[in-house]
Amino acid sequence: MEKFLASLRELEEAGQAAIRSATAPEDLEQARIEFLGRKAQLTRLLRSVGELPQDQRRSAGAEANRVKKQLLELAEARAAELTAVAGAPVADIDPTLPGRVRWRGARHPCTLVTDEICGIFKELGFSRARGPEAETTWYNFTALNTSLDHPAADEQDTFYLGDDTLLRTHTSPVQARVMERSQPPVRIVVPGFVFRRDPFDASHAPAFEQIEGLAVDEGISFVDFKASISYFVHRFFGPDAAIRFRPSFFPFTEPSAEVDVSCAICAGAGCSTCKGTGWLEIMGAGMVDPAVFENVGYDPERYTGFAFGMGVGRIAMLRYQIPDIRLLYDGDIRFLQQFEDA
Ligand code: 2NL
Repeated sequence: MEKFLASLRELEEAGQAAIRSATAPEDLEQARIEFLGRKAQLTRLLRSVGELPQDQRRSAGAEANRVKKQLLELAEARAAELTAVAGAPVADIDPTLPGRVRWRGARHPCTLVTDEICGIFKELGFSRARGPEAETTWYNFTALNTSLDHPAADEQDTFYLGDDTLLRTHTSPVQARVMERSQPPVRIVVPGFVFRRDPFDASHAPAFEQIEGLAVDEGISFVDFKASISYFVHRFFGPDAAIRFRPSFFPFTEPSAEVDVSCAICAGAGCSTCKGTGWLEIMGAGMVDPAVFENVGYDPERYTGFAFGMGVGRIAMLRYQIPDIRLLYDGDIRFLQQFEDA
């Protein structure tokens, strides 16, 4: 009898706990089967009343039935509560309350700028191309007329993954791959992440986004180059932007140029954004070096072309007046939210 009552007490407590903690009709049904079903311990306990001594049967049976009845009632009450929550009457909702304000999500400023730039070049017949971020030294340097003892190829400046593999330092290897597998005319823009061993400071990031472009065909001249770049600059920065091509050097272009646009903040007068010069450098560019054509199997006597490269972060900083490149890559929601409607 002692043991019988002790088991009963245990079942009562466990059953109550299971029923009260049910948060869905399925949980409740599970608890009902476990504590009140045909195979439940309580049912077996009730059946075993007959095995107790004659004089104890009546009170043991009564107590067991009391526990069963109490658990049944509790389960019923809990079932009623659960349906009340699930099927709350419409009248309890106040439709005049303002809705919860939720962030709709936004595109990253670099994505906005990338799409805008690619969209402008699309008007000139350029399509988008992509390629791997892990590259071979051939595609990243050698094919682009850059010898492996060039400073850019130095271990100090580049993340090597192995002797011959590295994280690409520019997106140019994609252009080399496209030229290798297709014949001119080629007109592509190549957006993507590139990697350099730079400290993370206000104007440098070890991983950043770039867009490069390439046009190759018979008869492409320096005039086509200047006209195409000018078209882009005026579409992006507005018809009043002034453009300047400064002579420069890149191993993969000859001649090479640095392209500047007049500072929109001070209209060329000189301010802190343009460091007092009135000009902002926006890209490097030039006519593709014949050696590059040779390396990808194009006849350099037949084909000419131009290429350019720009840092998307830099352009985004100019467009949205962002003072520190780290803001672009911190993932701070308070910064990113500001582009919700951009
Ligand atoms: C910069 C300069 C540049 C290129 C990239 C290129 C690619 C091929 C052939 C020739 Cl396959 N050139 N790309 C050319 C000139 C400059 O980037 O300042 N980038 C951020």
